[in-house]
Amino acid sequence: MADSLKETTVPTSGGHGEIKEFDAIIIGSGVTGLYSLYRMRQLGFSVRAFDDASGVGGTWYWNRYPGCRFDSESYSYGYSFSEELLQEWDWKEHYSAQPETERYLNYVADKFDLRRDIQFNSRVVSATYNEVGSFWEICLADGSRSHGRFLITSVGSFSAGYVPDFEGIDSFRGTSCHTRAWPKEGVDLAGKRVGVIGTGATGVQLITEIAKEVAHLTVFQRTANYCAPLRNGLIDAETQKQIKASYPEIFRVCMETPGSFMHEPDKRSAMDVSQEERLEQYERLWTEPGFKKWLSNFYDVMVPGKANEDYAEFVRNKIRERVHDPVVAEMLVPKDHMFGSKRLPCESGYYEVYNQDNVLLVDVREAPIERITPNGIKTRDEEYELDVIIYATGFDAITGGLINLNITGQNGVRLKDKFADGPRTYMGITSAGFPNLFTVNAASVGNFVRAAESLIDWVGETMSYLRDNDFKRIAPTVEAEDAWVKHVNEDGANILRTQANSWFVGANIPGKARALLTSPDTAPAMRAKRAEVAANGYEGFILE
Ligand code: NA7
Repeated sequence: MADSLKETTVPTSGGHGEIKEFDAIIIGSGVTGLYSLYRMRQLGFSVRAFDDASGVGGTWYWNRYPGCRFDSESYSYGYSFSEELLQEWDWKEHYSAQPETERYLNYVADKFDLRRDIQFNSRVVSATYNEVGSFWEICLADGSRSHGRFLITSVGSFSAGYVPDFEGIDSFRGTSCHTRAWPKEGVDLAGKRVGVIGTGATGVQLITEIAKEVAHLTVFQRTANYCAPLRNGLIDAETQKQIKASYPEIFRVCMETPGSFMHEPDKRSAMDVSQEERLEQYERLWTEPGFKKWLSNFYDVMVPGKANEDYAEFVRNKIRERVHDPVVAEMLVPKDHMFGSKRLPCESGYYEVYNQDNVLLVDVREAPIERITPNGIKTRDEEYELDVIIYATGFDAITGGLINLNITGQNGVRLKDKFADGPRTYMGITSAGFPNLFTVNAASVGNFVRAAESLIDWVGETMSYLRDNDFKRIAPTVEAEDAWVKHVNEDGANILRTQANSWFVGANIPGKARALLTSPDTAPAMRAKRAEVAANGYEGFILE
């Protein structure tokens, strides 16, 4: 493949018009998809992105529920590839809300003229590898097809929304909605009796916001979460200037920290300092915004063990202080999992919601939801009459969006079957028997933009290497993949993210195999691994 294919079209006899051919097909036009498009185009590849949405944004297009916002600092979440963009864009808040983030991604799409290569309202229903021609054929819901030498799945980690299969779910006579499918025109909640199922990061943001307007709110909680104050605020002109002057430093820190956030961990152990010193640090960090109180804490707060439990108790007491009714407070205090073993939601007045007279917390672990009725929700103990039911019940995270693409690789092997016992990849982004497929949505957690840029750069370099060296395709060896899966499972067993029943390990989806869905490594370690693999002539890969 000495030259890039460039975009070409070939006529078909199949009745769906011509098949378009590209060097690379990108699925999704969210944070990762937009950057993939920008980067591949810059490298001289012909490229087309497909998105089932009517606009760009991905996660930030679909999740329009009230209260949706970053828990990462806005300025650490923007793209770093263009100094001009960094200097032009003014983040309004330290933790941007969904509308502003969506505006930002639209601004990026316009500034870099990305839209001309994005086909919206185009749902990919299958992606099949053609062995003879060495290309991927994707098929859209309307039957049209496109070919790409490379396939980049930028479908995000949270694109497959999950609604539990409650009995009677269609019988409800009121309005119901999953947070991921929140209508653009909004949902009228004012003066309504609203029920929310789910108290993860989404539920916590949503509940806090809608409690301000509903007539009555019933929250159905299965697991209490540790939540920490976000302490958001507007960015004033002086701070704006400082932020713009410090981008190199912000990104340097992000590149060095485990999750690519702008908070450096304290290298000391919590157990090596006196109790007073420990508490002083906990309290001081608690007054700081965002994830700092978690990520800049003693390093061992972030691993299972004594320090983690010590900090968990500190957070539990913070919750107890804020909720007036001690019985309700105890319901909100997590006791069945370690701090940080589930994703930490940040909040702005969440616990105070439960001090409102019109808010009721229902423990559905104690009395599970039995069915949805025409009038509301029936638990083992009671039926709750509602006008609106909101499902904040999460996602078939990481792999769900991939599986939904119906990907078939060499020898007719379906990715769905291959991943039946958990993801089988090499470095999270490639899979044996699926040549030239880059599952960039599946490789990392943390600050997604920071992770995505370096990941996509690596994919672009790999594609360029193939082009420049006359290789048609690249796929990992089975041995490299086996070793990677073993590493994920063995080293993953010791980290916080595998210690609870959460989407990190697929435990939120009935029937999904329990396995760590991402790498257990830090972001710098992942980057180093990819760089080393490339420097060693793509060690662990077969190039043909
Ligand atoms: P999460 O974190 O998966 O939270 C989903 C919530 O829904 C959680 O509280 C679940 O309880 C609850 N849930 C799920 N199924 C049920 C049933 N059947 N009955 C009662 N409650 C249920 O999803 P989010 O959308 O909040 O967050 C996902 C990520 O998006 C987040 O980490 C951000 O990074 C962005 P459980 O805890 O499983 O007992």
